[in-house]
Amino acid sequence: PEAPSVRPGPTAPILPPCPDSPPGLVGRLLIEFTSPMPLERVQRENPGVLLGGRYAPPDCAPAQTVAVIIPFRHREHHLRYWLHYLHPILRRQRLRYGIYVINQHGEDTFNRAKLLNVGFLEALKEDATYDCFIFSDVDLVPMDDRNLYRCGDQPRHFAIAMDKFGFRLPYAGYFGGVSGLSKAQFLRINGFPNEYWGWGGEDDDIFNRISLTGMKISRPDVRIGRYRMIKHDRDKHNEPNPQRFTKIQNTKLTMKRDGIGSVRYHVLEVSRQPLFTNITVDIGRPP
Ligand code: UD2
Ligand code: MN
Repeated sequence: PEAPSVRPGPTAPILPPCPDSPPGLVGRLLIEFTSPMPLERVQRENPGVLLGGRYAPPDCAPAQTVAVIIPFRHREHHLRYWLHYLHPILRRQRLRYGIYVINQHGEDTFNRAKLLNVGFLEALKEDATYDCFIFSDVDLVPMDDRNLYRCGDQPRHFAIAMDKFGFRLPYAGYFGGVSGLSKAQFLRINGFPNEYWGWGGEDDDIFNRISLTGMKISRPDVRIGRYRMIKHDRDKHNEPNPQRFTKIQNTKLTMKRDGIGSVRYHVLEVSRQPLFTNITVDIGRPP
């Protein structure tokens, strides 16, 4: 068995490695977004989660440490459902994890992929042992806890069968919603693009980066990768980006200069909440 990456303190027990298939998963879950979900209730129901939304299983040592990164602005109501459903799932999956909500400051055009780059860097500043990054929309909840939020030897696409797409992949190269890359995989593609302002295209650019570096996307079984998306209208200041069609034709040229190596931003606030870490960031605005 592999040694745990964080050496336990002198009095901490040495835990056995967590099993590959966690016992105690329940399979298909009932997910609904009708009953109100006060944050106090979610806190009360997740007493094992530590400040900032950190958790580690008490009885075994996971092989990976997972940072879950959520791009965010003005979706508090969705975040409460997400936390309510995901904390118990991730706990049952025996993950060592932290939750990072990357909150775009101001009202300029939204930029999902740039926020995800910020999340990668800021999570590593909090804990240099993160070696797996799961990028999740705030409005997506898995319907099956066998969809394990872990990284593997190829980039992983988790949200493959969404209710809004009739529980099927909308197209073969779809990589939106929820995805996961190891630290090494993420660096290999120079992270995500910073130059997609507004809705759309950034997920296809990420797909291109992965293909262009010779990696293959791994996906769960279609019966397991099912998701519910909380119904919503298009947000203000996240209009469809008219440049997206031409931009995704040019990934091969742009990925070298635009990515994790060139991201510029200013952190305005890091606040450790009981169930997540909120990082408010100024990422600028479209040129
Ligand atoms: C789809 C993809 C998403 C992304 C997007 C295009 C699905 C389920 N998801 O989402 O991964 O590729 O298209 O950019 O197909 N957000 C905020 N505040 C805002 C705007 C966005 O928090 O004002 C965040 C939030 O986490 C949201 C995510 O960005 O879930 C994606 O935005 P969306 O939900 O409006 O877009 P959607 O559902 O078409
Ligand atoms: Mn959505």
